[in-house]
Amino acid sequence: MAQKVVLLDLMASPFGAKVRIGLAEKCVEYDRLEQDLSNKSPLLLEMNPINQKIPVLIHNGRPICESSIILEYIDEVWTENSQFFPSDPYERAHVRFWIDYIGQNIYDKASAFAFKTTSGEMQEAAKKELVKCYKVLEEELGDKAYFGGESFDAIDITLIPFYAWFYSLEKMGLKMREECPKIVEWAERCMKRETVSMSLLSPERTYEVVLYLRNKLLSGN
Ligand code: GS8
Repeated sequence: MAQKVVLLDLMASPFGAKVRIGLAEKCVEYDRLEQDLSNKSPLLLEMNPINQKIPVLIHNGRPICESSIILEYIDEVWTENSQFFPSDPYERAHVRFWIDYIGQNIYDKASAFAFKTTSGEMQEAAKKELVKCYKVLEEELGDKAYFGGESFDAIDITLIPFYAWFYSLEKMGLKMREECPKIVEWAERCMKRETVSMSLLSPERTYEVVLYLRNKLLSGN
C-alpha cells in the first residue's frame, strides 16, 4: 500500500525536530506542514484535539500524537533501517527511562533559563538546574560515542534537538563547552549525521526565536 505520511510541525520545536530526525533516519518520505500555533489550523485541532500540540504524525490519515510515542511508532512501522529502540525488554525500559528524563527536564529548564524567567536571580537558578540535568546526562553518556553505545539511538534522537539552543544558551551566559564538554563533543558527533543537521533550525535562527519569546514574556503579550 502507498504510504501517505504527513507531519504537523514547527521548525523551531525540539519535539518536531525529534520526529524529523526519526523519519530521516528511516528514509521515510513525508509532507511537512508548518503550523502557526498562535492560530491553530482546523487540521491540527482535528488530529490532536486533546493536547492541540505539534508534532502530529498522520499516517495514512490516522494521527499519532506526542513525540516519544511517534518515535516508537516510526521504529515499529519502518523496520528496514537500524532500530532506535533495543529489542531486549530491560534495555528498552532503560531507553524509555532516559527519554522520559529528557522530556521531563530539558525543555522546561532550558526555556526557563532562556525565556521564561524575568529576574536575574530566577534565571541563575534555572541555569543551575539545567546544568545539573545535563551533567546527569553526561554521566549516563560516559565514554560512549552515543547514548546507544556505538549506534545512534532513541535517546540521542530525543536529546540532540536541544543542541540548536546551545548558541542561545551561550549568548545568555551558559558556557556549555566548559560545563559539559562531553555533551558538546557528543552533539558535534551527532551533527555530522545529515539526518540530524538537516532537521535542526540553525543556531542563529533559534536565537531569534528565543529572543522573540523572551521579549513576548517581558512585554506580557
Ligand atoms: C510536547 C509538544 C509541545 O510542547 C511532545 O510531543 O513531546 N509532550 C509533547 N509542542 C508545543 C510546541 S514546542 O514548544 C506546542 O505545540 N504548543 C502549543 C500549545 O501549547 O498550545
